[in-house]
Amino acid sequence: MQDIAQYLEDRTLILLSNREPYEHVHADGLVEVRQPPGGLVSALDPTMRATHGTWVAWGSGSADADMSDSDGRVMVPPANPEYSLRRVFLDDEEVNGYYLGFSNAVLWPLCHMLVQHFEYRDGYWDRYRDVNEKFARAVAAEVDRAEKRPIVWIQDYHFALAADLIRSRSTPILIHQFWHIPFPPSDILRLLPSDVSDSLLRGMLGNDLIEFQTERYALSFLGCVSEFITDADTDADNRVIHYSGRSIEVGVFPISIDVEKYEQLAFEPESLARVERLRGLHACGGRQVGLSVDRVDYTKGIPERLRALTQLWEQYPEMRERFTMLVVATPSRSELASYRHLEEEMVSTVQQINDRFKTENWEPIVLIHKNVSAEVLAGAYRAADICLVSSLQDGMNLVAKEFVACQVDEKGVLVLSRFTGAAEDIDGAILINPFNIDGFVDGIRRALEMSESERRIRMQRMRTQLRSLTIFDWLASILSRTRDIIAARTEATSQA
Ligand code: ADQ
Repeated sequence: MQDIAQYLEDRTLILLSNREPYEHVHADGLVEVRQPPGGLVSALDPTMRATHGTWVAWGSGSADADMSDSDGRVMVPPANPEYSLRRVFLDDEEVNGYYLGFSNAVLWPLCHMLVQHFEYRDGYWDRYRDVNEKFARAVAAEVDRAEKRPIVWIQDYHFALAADLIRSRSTPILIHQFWHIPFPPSDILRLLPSDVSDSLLRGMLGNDLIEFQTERYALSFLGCVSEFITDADTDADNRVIHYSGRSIEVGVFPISIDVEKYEQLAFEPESLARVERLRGLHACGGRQVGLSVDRVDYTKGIPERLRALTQLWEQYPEMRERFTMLVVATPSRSELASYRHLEEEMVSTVQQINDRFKTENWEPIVLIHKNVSAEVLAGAYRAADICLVSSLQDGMNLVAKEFVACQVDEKGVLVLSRFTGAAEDIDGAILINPFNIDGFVDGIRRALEMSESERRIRMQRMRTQLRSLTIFDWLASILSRTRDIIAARTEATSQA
């Protein structure tokens, strides 16, 4: 890992995200500390430790309040405290309106352009605004008490209004925001009441820098601002917006994973044992192993993937028994009806496929319907001959990158939806369109029939690209950009 802290010089980082880096929960009469899985926390936690910053997040754990002071503060990591976590507590109404409602039933489908799932309610918007205010007050308080000059970094679509609200209450030296999901074109944003889309865009313009995963999303954002915010002057060529006497930069910073960590996990002796066990169970007699890994979310194209597999086994009977598909699917956002329905649909379709095609020695799809550890995932990624990523839209898709990092034997093929950020970032996958089932089926067949030498060439290319695109490179490029913006401003002020 590079020395990320150097980019902050004498400044400190105040981070705002919905999920917290450490959660205290009651378990069997004791209090346990849990760290949510995912690359973001593992990349940012060392930076926060090195710079002794403050992380502001929703205190969602059942024992969080008991373990924090009256302002919601607790020092973390609990075993070796190095930075401050400021928890903001939400009641059920706030969680329903801000998180499940506006964030996940309005902005999530809208940004992924899956408007059939879009469910706008005025009440959701009211709670979203209130909760953004609540978080902005907490961040502003942390800015005021910081001993070093603070930079505020906001994560994601849960906080579209926060930058402007923080700016009106405090004076950090820079506010920036990373948008993890796609940004929709103006015709889609138009589905929101116009005062709501106006507030969202103006809220985001409270930042000094807004970071997107791909050029396309950055251009969509610039297009929306240019169309809806008539008092902003948008320079799409230079990706700068002049608004309210300030300049806002719009940047492209594709996120990645801790490549070395995944590679090491795949090399572990336990991982090799898992590979042998998995292949012993599912790859006997030259059979290939297919793999998919996702949260059960309608953006991931799970029904479309199951449809393509059905058609493959229907249209090409010789492909039956040629490969077994492992579907690793973790339940997600089950409080929302559309997610529960998707999960039921997935389970029953897998059952139907298995009933229809199974033979005495072969079960077509093995459904692993739970969250599994990174160690187990690394073994599965290494064992797989093909990995299917079929998102209908996806900001980046880290599963694709994790598969490539774990392919230490360079034998696997990545079949990747062209609607993922990853498809624009790594070159060597078989690209498919999940809306075109015939093309999807052809993509799976090509992958299954690909020669060993072509597999190796493609995988080596992707692995080389990935090594220079780790999550630490992502972090370093964003922090170095913020450092340059601050330096340019300081110079301009001193010359004035
Ligand atoms: P997600 O929509 O959650 O992220 P993704 O990027 O694929 O999508 O990350 C999912 C993570 O969860 C991966 O690290 C994966 O290993 C893990 N995971 C999935 N299923 C699992 C299971 N059954 N068990 C254990 N772990 C599992 C959002 C955006 C993405 C963007 C990321 C990061 O939607 O487009 O890539 O943020 O910016």
